[in-house]
Amino acid sequence: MTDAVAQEFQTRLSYVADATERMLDQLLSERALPGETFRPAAFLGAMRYASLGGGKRLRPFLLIETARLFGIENEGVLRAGAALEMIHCYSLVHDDLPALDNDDLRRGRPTTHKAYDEATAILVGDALLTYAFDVTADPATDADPAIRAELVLALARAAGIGNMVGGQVMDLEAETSTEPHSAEDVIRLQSMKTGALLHYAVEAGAIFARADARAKAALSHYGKALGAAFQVADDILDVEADEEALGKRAGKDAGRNKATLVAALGLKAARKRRDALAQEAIAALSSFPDEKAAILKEAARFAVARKN
Ligand code: GRG
Repeated sequence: MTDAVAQEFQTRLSYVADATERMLDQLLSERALPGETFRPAAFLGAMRYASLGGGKRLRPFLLIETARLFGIENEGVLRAGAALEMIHCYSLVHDDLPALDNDDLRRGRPTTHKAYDEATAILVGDALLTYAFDVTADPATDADPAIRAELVLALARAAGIGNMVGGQVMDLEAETSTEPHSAEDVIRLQSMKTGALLHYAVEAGAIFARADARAKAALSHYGKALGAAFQVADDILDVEADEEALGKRAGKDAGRNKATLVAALGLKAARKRRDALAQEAIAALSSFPDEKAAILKEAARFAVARKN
């Protein structure tokens, strides 16, 4: 990695974050909402609260940068990135609910059910999930119906029972078991729960670009390794935050049988696995010209070096 690439990565990440914010702002406006008669200003405010003004926007970034690898940069790609971010935001809103993780803070602010109420938070998640498919399937996202169908199918598969929701169900079940979790089980669960949306981001970029099967396979390998590295890094950050808070409060996860690689392997081995996964992601892009793939390679380094 050179300083110039690291700097360009940061410039791109902040550009994509701004562009995603503007696209979400536009899509989550009274004018843009689907339907003719129902214009719930207060509820729209809650949808905007859950989606705007925070987050790294890593998933839209991966989608947009993968499409850019093939020279594709347009409004449709931005729309698909914003739709993906809606699904990510919905998962966070629902995950924070008392019935699931029961969190009071998200992105440095009260969670949606704290700022509003539980019923609103449930419906905000439902509305963001559904609207994400509306936006992806809209002809404004890509003129070719075959491309839109491919995007919708891939998104449904990443977000649904076979991946994100299924991974969340497995996570709940894992926590109630008294058995320790094997590293293999944790990896499978996490690739479904967190990895799949990150993988979709890369997959969608390749779909927009009409990439050939070889390029799609290489990018899929990259997306899977990056998603796994991202989640291990998240588990390590959680443990480090708990260690820092020790003495002030018991860690939030203390006493829970969490399915994490840190719990399965220990902190030192989890850090080693995280770094190896990032290297695997970088190596998966070896068939692309280095000057074009440098930003995506840097994204893999960022996924493991980040502090939040
Ligand atoms: C409730 C159906 C349902 C699913 C929830 C992904 C998920 C499943 C829950 C999120 C819980 C969580 C915090 C998982 C750890 C990994 C993760 C997704 C972290 C948050 O993603 P970032 O770091 O967040 O990209 P920002 O705020 O930057 O967007």
